[in-house]
Amino acid sequence: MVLKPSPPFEDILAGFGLNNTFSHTPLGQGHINDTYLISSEIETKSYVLQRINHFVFERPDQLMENIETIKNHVTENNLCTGEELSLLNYRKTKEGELLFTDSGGNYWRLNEFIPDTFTVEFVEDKDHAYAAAHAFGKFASNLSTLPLAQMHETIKNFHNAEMRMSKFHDVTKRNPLNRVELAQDELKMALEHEYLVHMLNNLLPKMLIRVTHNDTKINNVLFSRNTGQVVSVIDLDTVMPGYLIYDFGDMVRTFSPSAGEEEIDLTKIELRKSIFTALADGYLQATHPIISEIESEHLVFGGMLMTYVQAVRFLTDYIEGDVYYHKILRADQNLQRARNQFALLNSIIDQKEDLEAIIHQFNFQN
Ligand code: ADP
Ligand code: GN1
Ligand code: MG
Repeated sequence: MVLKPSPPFEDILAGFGLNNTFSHTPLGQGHINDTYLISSEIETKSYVLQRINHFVFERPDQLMENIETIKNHVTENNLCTGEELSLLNYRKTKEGELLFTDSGGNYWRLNEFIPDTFTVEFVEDKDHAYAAAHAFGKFASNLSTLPLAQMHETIKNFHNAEMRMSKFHDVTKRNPLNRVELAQDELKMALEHEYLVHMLNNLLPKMLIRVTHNDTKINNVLFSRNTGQVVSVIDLDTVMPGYLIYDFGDMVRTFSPSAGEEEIDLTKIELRKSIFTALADGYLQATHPIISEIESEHLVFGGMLMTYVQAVRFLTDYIEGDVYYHKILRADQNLQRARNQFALLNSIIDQKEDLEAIIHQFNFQN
């Protein structure tokens, strides 16, 4: 899954009609795409240039079409009133396309860097958890009237837990690098909690499929430096049909732990109830017009499920040889990430009743 080398940045930027001298620096910590800040001493505007990983997103054209569909829906229905949905504007190439294809067959897109904003990699402040959860909730709420048929599935079976499990079982059986022997405890954890996927399968027919974000990490919202509020929900590549509990669950997974995904000291990893409370508050405030009882009753389950599935994804990739999460610094990094996620899962399970009571309390208020 190695992308072919690209031509110099100048050639790509020239494709977008930018001919000054620009410097480029990597931006963010995404696992899949490559993102760069493009700035120059001559131009006041800076840009964000992204190479879309077309092994993961096989149809970058459809992905951009999805983003256009969302933007049109928001504009046509006057849903821009909340600042959260000021969606990024992509600059077109000289040929009027949203994507530039380079000589190595790589796909690039360019948008304006939004000044006076910041992103958070790790939640320290519960107000950030509230604001980001509110923004993701508003995002789903605003898209609740967009017909599903208008959206492409940018990654087939992306959050299909059953498919993730069948891949996991297949890879462990094949054991291509003899890594199964090194991951016995984690394999046991994966099998012990496979019941979560069975629970999900029973639940899915009872829930609405909606247009959801599907990658609701805290670093996928931009906060204003002036107000501290969210000005934009970004990283829209995985916006497609999904379930509210997946979006909420991924927020539980990424906002609420006391240490990030790369932490290797497992004693430092636990769910912080104060952050969970803020995120539940923000999400339910924004989604109360659309969320059903069955969805809100399963929000905590969503947190358990998404954390479990992420652990299994890291573990599968470790056993397979780091083919998907290939941006690693150490050979056992994906195994450690899996351990980290299993530790978090244990902490969520330990606090499940308390967390459900918190959800209940906010539902009652709304
Ligand atoms: P990835 O797929 O690499 O996660 P993102 O679209 O999330 O890509 O961008 C990575 C990071 O770049 C974000 O977390 C944010 O810090 C920054 N970023 C992306 N787009 C913008 C923008 N238009 N203005 C300011 N910062 C941005
Ligand atoms: C990937 O690239 P990034 O960090 O936005 C992944 C998510 C995982 C996440 C784990 C397309 O997201 O599903 O939850 O890593 N995105 C894709 O941190 O696979
Ligand atoms: Mg991102």
